[in-house]
Amino acid sequence: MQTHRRACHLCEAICGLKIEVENNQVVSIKGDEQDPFSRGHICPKAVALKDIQEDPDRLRMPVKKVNGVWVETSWEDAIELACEGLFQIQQQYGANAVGVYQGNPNVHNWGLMTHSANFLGLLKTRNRFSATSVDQLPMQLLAYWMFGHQLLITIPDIDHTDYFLMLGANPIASNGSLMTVPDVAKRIKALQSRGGKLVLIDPRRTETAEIADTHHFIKPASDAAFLFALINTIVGEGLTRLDRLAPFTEGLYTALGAISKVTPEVAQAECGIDAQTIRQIARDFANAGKAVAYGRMGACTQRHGTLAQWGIQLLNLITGNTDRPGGSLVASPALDLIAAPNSKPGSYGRWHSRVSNKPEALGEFPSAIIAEEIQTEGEGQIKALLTIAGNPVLSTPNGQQLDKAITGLEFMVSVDLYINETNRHANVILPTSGPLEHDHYDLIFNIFGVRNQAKYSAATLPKPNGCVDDWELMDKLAACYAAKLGKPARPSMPPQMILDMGLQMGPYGMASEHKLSLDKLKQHPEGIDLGPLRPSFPGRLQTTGKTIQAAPAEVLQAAASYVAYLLNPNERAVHDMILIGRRHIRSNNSWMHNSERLVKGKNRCTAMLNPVDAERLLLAEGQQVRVISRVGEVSLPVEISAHVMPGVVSIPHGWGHDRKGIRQRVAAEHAGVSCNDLTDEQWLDEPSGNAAVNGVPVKLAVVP
Ligand SMILES: Nc1nc2c(c(=O)[nH]1)N[C@H]1C(S)=C(S)[C@@H](COP(=O)(O)OP(=O)(O)OC[C@H]3O[C@@H](n4cnc5c(=O)[nH]c(N)nc54)[C@H](O)[C@@H]3O)O[C@H]1N2
Ligand SMILES: Nc1nc2c(c(=O)[nH]1)N[C@H]1C(S)=C(S)[C@@H](COP(=O)(O)OP(=O)(O)OC[C@H]3O[C@@H](n4cnc5c(=O)[nH]c(N)nc54)[C@H](O)[C@@H]3O)O[C@H]1N2
Ligand code: SF4
Ligand SMILES: [Mo]
Repeated sequence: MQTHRRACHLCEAICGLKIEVENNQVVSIKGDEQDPFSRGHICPKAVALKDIQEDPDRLRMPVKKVNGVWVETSWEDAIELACEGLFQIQQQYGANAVGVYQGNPNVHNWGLMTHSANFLGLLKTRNRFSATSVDQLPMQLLAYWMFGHQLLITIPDIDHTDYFLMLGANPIASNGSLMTVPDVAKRIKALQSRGGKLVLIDPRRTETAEIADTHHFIKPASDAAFLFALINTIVGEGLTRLDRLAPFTEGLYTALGAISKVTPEVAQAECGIDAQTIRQIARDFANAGKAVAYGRMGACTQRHGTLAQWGIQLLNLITGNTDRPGGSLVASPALDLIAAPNSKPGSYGRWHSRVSNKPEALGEFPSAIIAEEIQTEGEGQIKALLTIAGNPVLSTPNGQQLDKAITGLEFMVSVDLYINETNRHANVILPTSGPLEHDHYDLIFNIFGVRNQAKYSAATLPKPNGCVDDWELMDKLAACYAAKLGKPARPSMPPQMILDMGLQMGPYGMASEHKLSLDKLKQHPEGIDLGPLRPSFPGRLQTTGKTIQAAPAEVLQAAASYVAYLLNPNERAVHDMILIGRRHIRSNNSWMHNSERLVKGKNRCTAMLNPVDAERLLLAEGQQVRVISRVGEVSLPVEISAHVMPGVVSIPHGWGHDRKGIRQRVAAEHAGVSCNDLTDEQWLDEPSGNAAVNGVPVKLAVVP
């Protein structure tokens, strides 16, 4: 029996695992108490790594569709088929006729991080999409606009703060997001033991609300109004203190001027939190000494996500909590992608989408427009799609429409471990090594850690014959495509070599006391702690002049129309019910439902609503309800709970697995319905184009 240590890369918490292996079989998976960062924390998903490893439904060899039937084929054949298909489409219709969608595991799989760019660069298409625009896009855009780089995302210093104002995040279920925080429950407890407070703002009394000091219901998508009122209270009561940020902060008066009319009373009418409570939260925040505001999915994937995130930044800024211990700081990772020579600070509006004129953001278009770009005829129409570790039919708004659109494509390729609800329409699927069969270093989530740390995980199990890692596949695709273009293949370094160089040259490298290298990390498979977050502004700012830009032009424009809306009560929209999402500790977006241990038990794919609404609509517990939106409808069982705000219905995403052609036995038995058959592809955040999957107007009706 051998014990392997590795980081779990299923979610952002990157917990340390101890995996016992005998005869190349996983015997047990436990939390690694020697990991200095996660300190033994583990969740049920990590144990399910064994299920993924052993899952007979997981693809081991490429498959291609022959007369509508999947048949296994050789790597040579599959790669040639994939490249030739995409090449023919580009020859006939132009580069933009190939659309690319990169899903969430791209940022969790380091080989995809280091090696996709070469192949995707050869495709030269502007029709690039990813899970970013159903997720954190507003945060990345604001980091770019305010701090000069899309990766300069400020992280709440949970271990040192005295007042944590959290909006639209549920780390007890999600284990944290854009806050890599393994062991979050213990960290919240420690915050409370030192006299600090966690105040949570969420339309649902979540698992995190249960342990928070205070929880307030908020009407979905009204966080910006709430935040602007907090800011105005602090300004009005003379509680601002920019401290050391003042000399390098620009545009603050413009920013504050743009939102100054949003009083607590104006906000109350929109967000449902009463004006006195808003004033009190503002005073507590400003007087706390070390305070931090943070918002995640609920404060991003909604119609005013950019404004909400901007409000969070302004609140931290005017109270001197930006870039200060106990406030909100950027991490300094061992491998610093920001300092890398090919690092992309960000971009916006360099070009616009063909059909609905959406601005490019960070090199991509909103995922919400993939279907219209496939379905609308004309030059530049998407005729072929490549998905890499993604499942947009279940993950992006109006999934039914996208599902239908994809069937009209001339060609589709997918890089994935499974036949999923999206790539079931593909011509060829290229599967890569399983999660335990490749090594790992977290290039992304160390940038968002609540502490700096470094850890290298060797592969736990040998790679089976004929199996390729994601990075190797990306290289093979690039070589094949380059040959078709008549170009020489660009040589690439294996990820391990890139890592070693990055570590040695990085802030903890050979010039520092830590002397980090890949070898050193290999000697410490439990991980190496590199200390708490430290102030690094203005030095690390990437804006010209190394300033914080408090009033980006694009945001001011959105703020002006939002404030005008707030000040005009006649404009306030009245909806029957409003849809929000929900995560569960045993879910992982749209995949992993093929693990029995993660889906068994009570059906979790329910429409959760308040008793007041259930009574009004004559709905009983467990009864089927029709949920209807502009774009579609689903029927699912009702779950009555006073933990959901009246007027709000909560449905988890990532379900809906009973579609024809997917080969996931367990998932199909626990199918559920996809809440993205309700979310609206026209319901987007301005100016980012991020999908507003939270806060969608819906109607409820009894199933006859
Ligand atoms: N309504 C609603 N919609 C949402 C959300 C919500 O809260 N509500 N959340 C959004 C968010 S935050 C996200 S991130 C997206 C996720 O949306 P997507 O990224 O589109 O979907 P995933 O479910 O993450 O699908 C991941 C796919 O990658 C494959 N995969 C996993 N690991 C690997 C690997 O190492 N290599 C390869 N090649 N393939 C792999 C899996 O088999 C699976 O098919 O969903 C978004 N959609
Ligand atoms: N177990 C599990 N863990 C995961 C994932 C998973 O699928 N399952 N997915 C991973 C991914 S890809 C991500 S991005 C993270 C997401 O991590 P989180 O953002 O922490 O997780 P969510 O559960 O989406 O939390 C969003 C919260 O926002 C609330 N909300 C909805 N609308 C609004 C609103 O308008 N205003 C406010 N204030 N709140 C609102 C919802 O009720 C919900 O509680 O989780 C990651 N971790
Ligand atoms: S919390 Fe996330 S990283 Fe930690 S064990 Fe669970 S899935 Fe893995
Ligand atoms: Mo996400």
